[in-house]
Amino acid sequence: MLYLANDDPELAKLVINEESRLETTLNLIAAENHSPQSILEIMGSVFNTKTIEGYPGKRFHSGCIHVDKVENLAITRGKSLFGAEYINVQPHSGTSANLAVYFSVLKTGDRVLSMSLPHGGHLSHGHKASITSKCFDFSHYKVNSETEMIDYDRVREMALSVKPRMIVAGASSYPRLIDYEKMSQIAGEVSAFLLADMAHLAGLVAAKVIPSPVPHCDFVTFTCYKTMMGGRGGVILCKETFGKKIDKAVFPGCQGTSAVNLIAAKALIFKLAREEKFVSIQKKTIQNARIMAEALMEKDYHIISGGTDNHQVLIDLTSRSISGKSAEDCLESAGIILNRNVVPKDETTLGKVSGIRLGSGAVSARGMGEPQIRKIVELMDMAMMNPAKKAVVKEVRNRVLKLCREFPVNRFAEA
Ligand code: DSN
Repeated sequence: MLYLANDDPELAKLVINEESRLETTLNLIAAENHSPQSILEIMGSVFNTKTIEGYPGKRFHSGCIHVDKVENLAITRGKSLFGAEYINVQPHSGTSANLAVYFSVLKTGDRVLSMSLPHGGHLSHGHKASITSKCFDFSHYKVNSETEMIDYDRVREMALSVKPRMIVAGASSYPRLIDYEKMSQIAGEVSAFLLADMAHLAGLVAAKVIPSPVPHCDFVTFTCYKTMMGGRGGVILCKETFGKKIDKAVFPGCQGTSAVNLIAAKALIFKLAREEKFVSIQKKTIQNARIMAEALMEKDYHIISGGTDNHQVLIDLTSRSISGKSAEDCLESAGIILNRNVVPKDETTLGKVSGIRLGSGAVSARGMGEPQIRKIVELMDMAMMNPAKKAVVKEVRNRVLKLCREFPVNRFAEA
């Protein structure tokens, strides 16, 4: 910060302000976490300078003596951590990783079966606003309207009728475990490739607190900044037989140079993920999400699927007098940061967002447990049910501040 403060005091001040915002608010965004300090260091290191194209030992620029070692470390550690036959650590993001998987084995126009966005899927799973839907012919499965969970019989029926070349098992807002074995049986029945997008779940899988998709899938993609607690960027795991195709699809197929600083951060988080501290945060993340869901249900909130098996809790606010956006705004003014989210019922009403998505990762990384989670639910309820009462929202803000002071962001210093 010394140099930044000298070169651009305005930007330096914004960094300090952001640090303070993180320190003084409760982060319930399921797609975020508090990364270890060493991750921030390596992302800001000289590895940011190096331009690479190609793969270790086969580069298009010289001077790769050290960055080849960095990428090889990320490859060895990542494969070993997830028990994968092959890994590519170059994708810039989860969407880039998914694009590369599609282009590795599909032809444009091929059929893909994936989860619908309002039911939990992701933009890069063929949403009409995403380039993925313009390149491939997506059909979407939904959750069962009663259980709000994946109905595998229905997925099978759709697979038999659509005959996709690829099935995507994975989601960005689905709080339940996915039965990858069942998905693999369905994919096998229709001779489709199976891709699991575990962007949200990678940290939980790395710590072995939920089952891994790796043994059941041809391809697995993930990002490193959610439960994984690392830096930005995506990763592809696959069976050895697809390795060459994946490498070509990533570079030069879908992207040019990759970010060496982020590849180094991936190598680092794959090492840290083996430490007891990391595992303990992931265990706490699961426990805290369950407590959060229970406490909200005690207050009669409609929790999608009636609970959670991972770090996410989805609230459908349809029966409450507040929209997803108003809840997000009101909670932000009270110091509780989360995002509005579409829920299954929103699919018939264009532009309607009736839910909010909560994640337990970042508060667990701060060391919070059951008493704090129950307090957070009390505070959320107080603010959301009184969004127009400034005094109530202010009172919640003060109590959030107190909680934040008791549990400072420790950046992996202790767990
Ligand atoms: N996929 C987006 C989310 O889940 O919020 C960003 O990571």
